[in-house]
Amino acid sequence: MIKKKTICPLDCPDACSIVATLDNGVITKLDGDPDHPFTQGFLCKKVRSYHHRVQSNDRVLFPQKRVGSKGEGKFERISWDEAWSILVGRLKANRDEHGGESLLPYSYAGNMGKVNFHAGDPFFNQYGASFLKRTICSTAAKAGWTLHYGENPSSPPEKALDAQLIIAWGINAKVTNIHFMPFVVKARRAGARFVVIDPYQNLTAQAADDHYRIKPGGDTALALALLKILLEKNQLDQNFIKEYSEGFEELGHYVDSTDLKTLITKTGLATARVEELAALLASNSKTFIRAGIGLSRNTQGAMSCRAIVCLAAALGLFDGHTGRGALLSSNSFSLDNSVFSFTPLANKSTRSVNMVRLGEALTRMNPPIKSLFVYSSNPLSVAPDSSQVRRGLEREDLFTVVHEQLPTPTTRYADLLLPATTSFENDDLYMGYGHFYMGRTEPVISPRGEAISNFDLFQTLAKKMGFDAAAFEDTVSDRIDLYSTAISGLPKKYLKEGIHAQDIILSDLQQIAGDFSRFKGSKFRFTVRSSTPESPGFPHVIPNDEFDNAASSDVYPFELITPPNNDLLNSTFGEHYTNQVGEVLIHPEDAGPRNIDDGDLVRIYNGRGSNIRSAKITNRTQPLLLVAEGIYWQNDASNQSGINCLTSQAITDLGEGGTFHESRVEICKLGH
Ligand SMILES: Nc1nc2c(c(=O)[nH]1)N[C@H]1C(S)=C(S)[C@@H](COP(=O)(O)OP(=O)(O)OC[C@H]3O[C@@H](n4cnc5c(=O)[nH]c(N)nc54)[C@H](O)[C@@H]3O)O[C@H]1N2
Ligand SMILES: Nc1nc2c(c(=O)[nH]1)N[C@H]1C(S)=C(S)[C@@H](COP(=O)(O)OP(=O)(O)OC[C@H]3O[C@@H](n4cnc5c(=O)[nH]c(N)nc54)[C@H](O)[C@@H]3O)O[C@H]1N2
Ligand SMILES: [Mo]
Repeated sequence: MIKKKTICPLDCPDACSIVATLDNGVITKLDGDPDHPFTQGFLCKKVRSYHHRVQSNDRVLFPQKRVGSKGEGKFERISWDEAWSILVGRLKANRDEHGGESLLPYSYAGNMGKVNFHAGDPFFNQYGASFLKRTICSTAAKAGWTLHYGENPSSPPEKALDAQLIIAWGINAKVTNIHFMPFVVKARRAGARFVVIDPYQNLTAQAADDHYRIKPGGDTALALALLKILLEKNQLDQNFIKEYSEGFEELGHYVDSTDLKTLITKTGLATARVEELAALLASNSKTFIRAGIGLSRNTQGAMSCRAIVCLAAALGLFDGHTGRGALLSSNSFSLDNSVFSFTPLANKSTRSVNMVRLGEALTRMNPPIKSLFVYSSNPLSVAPDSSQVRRGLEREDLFTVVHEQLPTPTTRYADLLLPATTSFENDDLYMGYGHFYMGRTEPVISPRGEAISNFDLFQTLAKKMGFDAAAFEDTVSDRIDLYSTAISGLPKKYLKEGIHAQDIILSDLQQIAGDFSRFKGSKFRFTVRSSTPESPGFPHVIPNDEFDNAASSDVYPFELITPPNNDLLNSTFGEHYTNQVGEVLIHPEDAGPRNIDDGDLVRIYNGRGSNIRSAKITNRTQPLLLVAEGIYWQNDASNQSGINCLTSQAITDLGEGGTFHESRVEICKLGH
């Protein structure tokens, strides 16, 4: 038996260090690395059994070509030679007949390793493909936060250890950031209070001291109401405001002149509860806010992040003092993206396609997309408005290649299906976005079957296409060496000595993170100068497009949010639940009049599509709010594309992100 270390590749703030136990080349056990300061020796439930996925009999192990109709999922094994010839033939013909932009790459974060995440970028730049804006996850939150805070790193999570008050705001930390929880547990043992601000009682709220059941999209109003109360009582941190910020006056004037009742109504909370939260903030100078991306997934989502970061600053939480801070995404190592993506290889800029709007792009774009190259993503399940995505994937004239580890709802539409390695078969570089560490891996096992990594796929394809730029000669080590030169925060010694597997690298930026007294020359900006009506200079309450649309609420009275499920990672691990539809939480007041009993199959629907779920009647949610956790595959022919049939391609106010937590719907018992 031997043990080898690796790093979890999944899209999660924790980027855990893993110890794999091997017996005769087979992984028998996965544990959290006890030596890693953030992993602290434990893994989430999903990843403890990740080796079953790596070693699964269902793995795509060989190249295959489609023999049935699109969507049927019938394939025939072919050789890599034949696969290359189909792929190269098609890509060349497409470029000659329709131009490079007729090819659309589609990838996201199935694998967060920097090398494999960016592996296709040089290839698509050189080819002249349409440019994919990878906005599906955190761009709205980041855009809102950085507008006021700047690009500097956020407060280290370790600061929460010394806090008296910890707020999980729009983050289901027990599910999506579980390695933050030990800090919360320790702080609580020392007397801290842990509160959650979330529309429903998620697992984190169940473990908290208190839960503020906000209306979805109510965060800007709540942050501004708190600011107003604290400003009136002179309980804001005037020292921080004076020393380290600019533009407070305009914001202060606005909250002063705004009616408190109107703000509070928009939060959905009782006045006494908002006052109580303001009092908590006033009496606990050591406050740590852990803000999630969840609250940004609506049409005013960036605004919510703007309001929260301004509240945190007005409380002085960015003064670097013990126990005080706010964290959205750590920004632990800042990257020069042109180096990571080889942007100079593109000899002209090409049209951009927002990945959130894949449905539109595949069905309405002109000139049309003729080839789609999917890797590290399962767009049919994860992209919004999936009925339209499916209509696009069904197009007979569209050539779809999917590079995957396992059959997914998307692979059923592939013309060419190529086998991908898992992170356990690769070497790569990983950095957490919920902490300040990075590390490198080397393969734990050899590639299974004929699987190849994203990196090998695109390096080989480039050569077969006749691309001769030096980038296509790189090995993974060359790429990592190059990347090291473009990462700020990487301690200098790694530039000299190189980055080796097993190194646990702490960012130099951690020392200054979250502390404006140490950000040379940059001030927190409560008001930004570049304002437009959609994006005013300081946070304003602006109605949400779908939630606050009166005409739509007459027809579709329910608000729907679709946050992650504990057992799934976006749609990854959906293979374990192919015969499950997942639950929808509905309040007893709403279930009664609709004759819905616990466990009944229900149809949720709106103008975009419908989805079948099993009803869970519970007052963990609010009246008129449905909560559907998890992107189940729902792979059977009658109900093929899951919960995203209901979500919209509308994008966020800033950052062009997805609005997965803002849909209006109706619900009925199945068969009614
Ligand atoms: N187990 C598991 N872990 C995951 C994932 C997964 O699918 N499963 N996904 C990973 C990925 S890719 C990401 S980006 C992160 C996301 O992780 P988070 O940052 O936690 O974001 P979400 O899970 O989308 O939403 C978090 C919470 O926000 C709440 N919320 C929704 N709308 C609002 C609102 O308007 N206001 C407030 N205050 N709260 C709101 C939701 O109810 C939910 O409880 O998690 C990662 N970790
Ligand atoms: N309704 C709803 N939809 C959502 C969200 C939500 O909260 N609600 N969250 C959104 C968010 S935050 C995100 S980040 C997106 C995520 O969307 P995706 O990035 O598509 O995430 P996954 O569903 O995990 O699918 C990743 C796929 O990549 C494959 N894969 C893993 N590693 C590799 C590799 O090295 N190479 C190749 N070729 N393939 C690999 C996996 O097998 C898996 O099928 O989903 C979004 N969709
Ligand atoms: Mo995400």
